[in-house]
Amino acid sequence: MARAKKRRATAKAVRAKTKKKKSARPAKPIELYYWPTPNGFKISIMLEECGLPYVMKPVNISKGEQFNPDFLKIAPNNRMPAIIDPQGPGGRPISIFESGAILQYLGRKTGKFYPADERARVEVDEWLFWQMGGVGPMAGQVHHFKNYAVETLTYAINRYVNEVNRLYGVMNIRLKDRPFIAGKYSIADMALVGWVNGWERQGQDINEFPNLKRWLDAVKARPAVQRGMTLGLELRKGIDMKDPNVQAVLFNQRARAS
Ligand SMILES: N[C@@H](CCC(=O)N[C@@H](CS)C(=O)NCC(=O)O)C(=O)O
Repeated sequence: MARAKKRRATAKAVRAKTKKKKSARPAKPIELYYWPTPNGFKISIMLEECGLPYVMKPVNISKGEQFNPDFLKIAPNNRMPAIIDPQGPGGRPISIFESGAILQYLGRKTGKFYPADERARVEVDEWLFWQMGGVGPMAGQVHHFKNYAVETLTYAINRYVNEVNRLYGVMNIRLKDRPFIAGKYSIADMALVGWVNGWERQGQDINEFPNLKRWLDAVKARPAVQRGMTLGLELRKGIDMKDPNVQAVLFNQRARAS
């Protein structure tokens, strides 16, 4: 009887020691597949805001590294950002592509900047998806037609500049009576800041949108946002988006994919 009791106590002590050892192991860093662009910044900002350990793995999209077979295994749409979290659900690694999905995952993982309360979460989701389907793609088209296209297509430029102008107006109204897009600072603000920061290149005047300007200044004043939006900027130095080789990689993708 006494011996059995002793055995149980020893087993318990061993289990406790193993558990302690496991939790004492430093967390493996999240791998961030990244290039310094507004879509990349969303994730570098969130990782910085949460203080999560991460290692940046550059994906030089001007050289076509987004088409590398190894990258396609984790990001089948050949676009960055993507992450691998070695400590995913069940303690096993998980890879994620699409910046919105990554933001939601990190929000759920950390319990930060993505409220658990359903009503508050729906609001964050609304503005996150609004960014994903609106501001990102439309501003992306302005960047392309206004700044990178070798041909000047006035119709395309006007169409996308006007659409971005409308979207800025929506944000300006929304921010009239709340500090951040979903009320409290959240992943939806992180998704937007890199895009709105490029207002000048999008043919907009931020001064026409005073609430949006106030929001932009407030978000950019956060140290984690500053760290996130400067991550890897040096990698982009010397790259000319009008270089025919860069154009061939980035803007002639059908030929490349076929
Ligand atoms: N919907 C995607 C868009 C990502 C995206 O467009 N990334 C661009 C850079 S901002 C890219 O990787 N471009 C590579 C290419 O055009 O080949 C997301 O939000 O993750």
